[in-house]
This record gives sequence, C-alpha cells and structure tokens, in this order.
Amino acid sequence: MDPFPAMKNDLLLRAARGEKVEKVPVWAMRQAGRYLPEFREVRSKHDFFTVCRTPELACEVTLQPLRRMDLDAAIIFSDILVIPQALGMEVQMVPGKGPVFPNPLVTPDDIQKLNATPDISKELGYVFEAITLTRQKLEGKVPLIGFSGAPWTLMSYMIEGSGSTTFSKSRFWLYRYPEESKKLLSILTDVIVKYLVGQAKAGAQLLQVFESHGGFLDETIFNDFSLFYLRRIASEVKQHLISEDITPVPMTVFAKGAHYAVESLAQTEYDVIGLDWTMDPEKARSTAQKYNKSLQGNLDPAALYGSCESIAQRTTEIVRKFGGKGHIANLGHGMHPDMEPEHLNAFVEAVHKSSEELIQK
Ligand code: 1CP
Repeated sequence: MDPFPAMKNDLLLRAARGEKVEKVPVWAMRQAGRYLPEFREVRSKHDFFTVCRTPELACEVTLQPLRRMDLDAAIIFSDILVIPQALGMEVQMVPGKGPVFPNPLVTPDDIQKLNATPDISKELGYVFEAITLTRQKLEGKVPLIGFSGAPWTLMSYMIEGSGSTTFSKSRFWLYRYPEESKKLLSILTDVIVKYLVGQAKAGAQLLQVFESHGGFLDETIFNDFSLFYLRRIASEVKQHLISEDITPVPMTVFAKGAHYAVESLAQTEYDVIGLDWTMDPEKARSTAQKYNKSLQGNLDPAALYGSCESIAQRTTEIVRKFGGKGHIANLGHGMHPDMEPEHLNAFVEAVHKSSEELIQK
C-alpha cells in the first residue's frame, strides 16, 4: 500500500512514461530559489545548508513556488553538493560566489582521504526525511522529484573547488590520471545509486540526474567518463528497486551542453532526456521516438527577461516543436536570481494553454 496521499495530478509521471496527457506538464529547474522574495526571507534567517538539512525548512521552500504558480511538479530543495559533503569534504556557500570547497582534491592521493563508503542514511537521511515530509504536505497535488548530481559534475566541483569557466583542473585529471579519475567516478557512482534508491524509497516519484558540466567534454571523453557512469546509475537504481519489490520510478538525465550525446543517452535506461536551450527539439524528438523516450525542456531561461507576451509566444513555438506527447516542459537550465516570478508564471500558463490547444486538435 502506498503510504502517501492519492495523486490528483500525475501529468508529469504520465509524460515521463510517454503516455497520453490532456496538457503538457511543466516545472522549472531552480523553481525554488532566490528569485522568490519568500525564499530570500527564509535565507535571511538560515544559511543555505541549514535549509537543506532541516526537513521542515527544505519542505517549506520546496512548496513556495507551488503556492504562486500552477506547476505540475515539486523538486525537493537540496543541492548536488551534499554528496561531496557525505564523502567528508567541506563545502561552504559563499554569498555572491556560490559553492566553495576550502580543501579541494589536488592529486589522486587525496582520494584516500574521502570516506568512500559512507552510511547513506546517516549522512543523507535528512534529505530522505525532507522528501517524506514534503510528500505528505503536498497532499497528492503534484509529484515530487528527487535528484542527484552526476559523477563527472560532482568530481569537477571536488577538484576545482568551485564553479569554473574552463574546468581545466578537473579536465587535467581526465587526461593525466585517467585510471584514478575512473576510481573516483566509480566511488561517486556507488554513492549516487544508494542515494537515489533512498530518495525513491522515501517518496520521490521521479529522479533527475544533473550532468551540468557534460558540455565541457568531447564525445569520446564523455562516453568514457560520463556516459558510462550515467548508464550504470539508471540501470542499478532500477535493479535495486525491483529487487526490493518496488516499482522503479521514471528517471531523467540532463547532460547540459552534450549535443552529441542525445542519441547515446536515449539508448540507456533513462525515461526522459533533458535538453538545454541550445539543443534542437525537433531533431531530439525524432531520436527520442526511435527509442521510446520522453524529452524535457527547453526554453532559454533568458527568455524570461522578455515581456510576458514574448514569453507566451516563444513557449507556444517550443510546445509545438515537441509535439505534445512525451514532453515535460521546462527551461533549458535554471532560473536566475534576478528573474521575476510573474514571468515564470507566464511560461507556465503558456505551456498549459498552448499544449491543450495542440492536443485537442
Ligand atoms: O544562497 C543560495 O540560496 C544559493 C542558491 C542555490 C539554490 C537555490 C544553490 C547554490 N543551490 C540551490 C538549490 C538547488 N541546487 C536545487 C533546488 C531545487 C530547485 O531546482 O528548485 C537544485 C536542483 C540544485 C542543483 C545544483 N546545484 C546543480 C545542478 C543544476 C544546475 O544548475 O546545473 C548545480 C550545478 C549546483 C551547484 C550550485 N549550488 C548553488 C549554486 C549557485 C550552484 C552553481 C554554482 C556554479 O555556477 O558552478
């Protein structure tokens, strides 16, 4: 028996499985965040990782955007960098700069310093608690998405020590220390699998894997150092759930910038392939159809700086290109802190209106 309230809106889950929908579901990456005054209010009282680690606060900020907009999904408030923390690394959130690791990995010897096999429920149990609480509080209104960073994206932060425009230190590792890099990626993969299984068991109804730094790799390097591990994650998460008699939840992979990888990702066990805004929906659609996959995306986040009329027009064009079936509408990357909530709302409304018209035809 499902211990959670019955679903009133399961558009996201049906679209992820490629089933028929009355309208295209929509959510936005970073829909909980600094562009919302009510989020800034919470952040003025609590630091970033305290919000992540306190289930009531994480639940509250997860629900905030849903009170304003007719979104079809919630995404649990957390960060991809909770995994390096679980491995024993310190991560600080520096205002105006973003995440900073005071002691990044410098040489492969530093891998030894990591706690490679952490007790996931002990180190990340706060995320599972936040998920279970949020499922209760959502009252079946919309599905709850869980997520993790992908191994290469996490490895790159652990080596760079912060965001970067070139990722030259972490890419140095891939070419200079390929075997040690694979060792680190496989440590991360094992932890991510357990973490995602734990999220599904706690109540997450779809799991998204963020390979935000995919586009920094060329195709062969991507295949060896990203795709290989991404494939393992989808297949092992689903296997684990099946072995525990739990129906596997749909999974989304978002490999930002990895144009060349749409087809190879469509050949994995992910159900949904996320597209950034530079990728062509029509081309991706013909690839996705071959492998029975759904797509997510892909309005340029910067389009939200335009007028509400121009947002509606661009959104309508995108919705038509995806064709209404097997599509989860989203931005091609996250919300920026200086965006207006009303403009995100214009996107949400336009997805619903234009897709209802398209599907009825
Ligand atoms: O002070 C603050 O409040 C910090 C802003 C912030 C927020 C709101 C950060 C720091 N993380 C988050 C939340 C977050 N991060 C979510 C919450 C759920 C939602 O989407 O509403 C999610 C899914 C993430 C995932 C995340 N964190 C990614 C993957 C998605 C992406 O943007 O590509 C990445 C790369 C991070 C690292 C990170 N955390 C925060 C920042 C500013 C960054 C990016 C830093 C950089 O530019 O490298």
